Amino acid sequence: MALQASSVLPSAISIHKEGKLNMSLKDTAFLGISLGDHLKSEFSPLVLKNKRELTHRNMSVGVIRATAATTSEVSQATPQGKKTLRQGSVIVTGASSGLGLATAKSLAESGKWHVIMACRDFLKTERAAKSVGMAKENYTIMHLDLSSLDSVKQFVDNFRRSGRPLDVLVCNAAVYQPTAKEPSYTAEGFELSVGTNHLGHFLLSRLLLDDLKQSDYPSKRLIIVGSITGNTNTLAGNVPPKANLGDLRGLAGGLSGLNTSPMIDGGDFDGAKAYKDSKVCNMLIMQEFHKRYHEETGITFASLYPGCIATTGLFREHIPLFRLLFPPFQKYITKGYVSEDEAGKRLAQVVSDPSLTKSGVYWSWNKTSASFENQLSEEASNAEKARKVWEISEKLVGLV
Ligand code: LMG
Ligand code: NDP
Ligand code: PMR
Repeated sequence: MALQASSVLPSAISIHKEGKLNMSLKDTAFLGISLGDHLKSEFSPLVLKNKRELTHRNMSVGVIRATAATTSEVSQATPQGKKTLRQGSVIVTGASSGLGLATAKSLAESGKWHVIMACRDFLKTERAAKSVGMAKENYTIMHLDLSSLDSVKQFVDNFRRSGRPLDVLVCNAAVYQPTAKEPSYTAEGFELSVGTNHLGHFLLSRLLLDDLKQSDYPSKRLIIVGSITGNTNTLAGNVPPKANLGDLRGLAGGLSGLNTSPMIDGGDFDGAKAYKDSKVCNMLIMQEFHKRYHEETGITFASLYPGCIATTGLFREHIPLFRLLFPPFQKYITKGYVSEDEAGKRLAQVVSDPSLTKSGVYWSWNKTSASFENQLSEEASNAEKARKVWEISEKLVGLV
């Protein structure tokens, strides 16, 4: 093992260096970082940005909060007669730890957002929100277990009953089972990683699309968190087992493990691969949403790789040695490491930054934390596969 590691790592890193040198600016997506980052101009609509900054500076948080809870009117008049933007209303799934919590914190402390923390463990989430100092009036915790489609539907009902508008939905929650020998399953009997990370979020976002459409917020967004490890055009995406959806025969069979495979491609169970496959589905579905609904609704659909947040709960099921070595490995060797705080700011930017309104984009960040549009792998940008994953998933979650 040690021998294998020492012979693998330096060569892997030198491939990355050569890759960077040899590839065109357009094709370079190693480490999720493009050589052309700093060259890419922001498409930032300056006018909108300035207008938004002004309105935010003028608004009184107390007044806006009260407004958000009772009406979805996008603006209201101040005593000076100026129109101000109301507090935005954003749902973040999996906000009880890691990236979701850091994002919720960042959005809540901006004062511009009321965060609905959609989580399976109420108490854990309440403690987490308190521990990062979120003010009570800036968040609401609502129960959501993405590994049960009934729970997803119930969450949507509860959310609607709350009377809050929906301006942005962030599909962030995920499970990763790298050491599982046998698959486990969702309430409906789908393999757990794809069932939770992809199918649960797919039903949630399909149901909440109507609510997003009804929002009068200036920029409505649906954000689905992706990852570098699902993209085989990167070094990280080439660490075995690699993502591969194959011809989707396992997905079409229902991922039940009963007479059919629990894996999308129909192969034997592999927890790490199932996670990476689920991330490919996340990125494909974002593009299919864009294709079907962007023009008609004006909603911005986006995905992102926030950086390697090596310290989160995602690795809770990995062996202790991995959990010990992974953060320094990412910090000092791959240099792909990013803190939870920084990653939260990045995702909060995709939620809130007036310059990130482009739809159909997979965002990444360079070393200086500037965002850029990254290239997805061939599979993760395959339009035909996106359509098929969408259609099969619709059947699995009972939408058709
Ligand atoms: C599996 O192991 C696990 O078994 C599974 O549980 C799950 O975690 C899964 O992907 C997740 O990984 C993969 C395994 C085998 O990797 C390891 O076990 C890591 C070995 C540890 C290596 C250590 C390093 C040495 C010392 C440094 C000190 C710090 C160490 C910290 C270690 C933390 C752990 C990361 O992996 C392998 O077989 C290695 C293969 C490596 C592959 C690299 C592939 C390069 C391919 C390059 C092709 C590039 C082509 C790109 C083309 C792009 C075109 C645009
Ligand atoms: P964490 O484990 O810290 O967070 C995952 C969150 O998902 C937790 O809040 C967890 O809840 C929640 N969750 C898990 N299962 C369910 C479920 N059935 N229903 C509702 N919520 C659930 O991991 P990260 O913060 O790292 O992961 C967040 C996202 O970031 C994921 O989409 C991941 O793929 C992505 N990502 C992470 C990277 C990293 O390096 N860490 C890199 C690239 C992408 P609970 O607290 O109850 O367990
Ligand atoms: Mg990976 C070279 C850059 C790089 C980056 C940015 C990541 C990100 N990883 C890189 C390289 C490598 N990793 C190399 C060279 C190896 C072999 C030693 C390696 C190994 C490795 C393992 C075993 N990496 C991992 C694992 C995991 O279990 C993580 C995983 O795949 O989860 C699905 C992981 C990750 N590496 C990353 C990122 C972001 C992860 C977390 C996965 C994710 O959230 O999608």
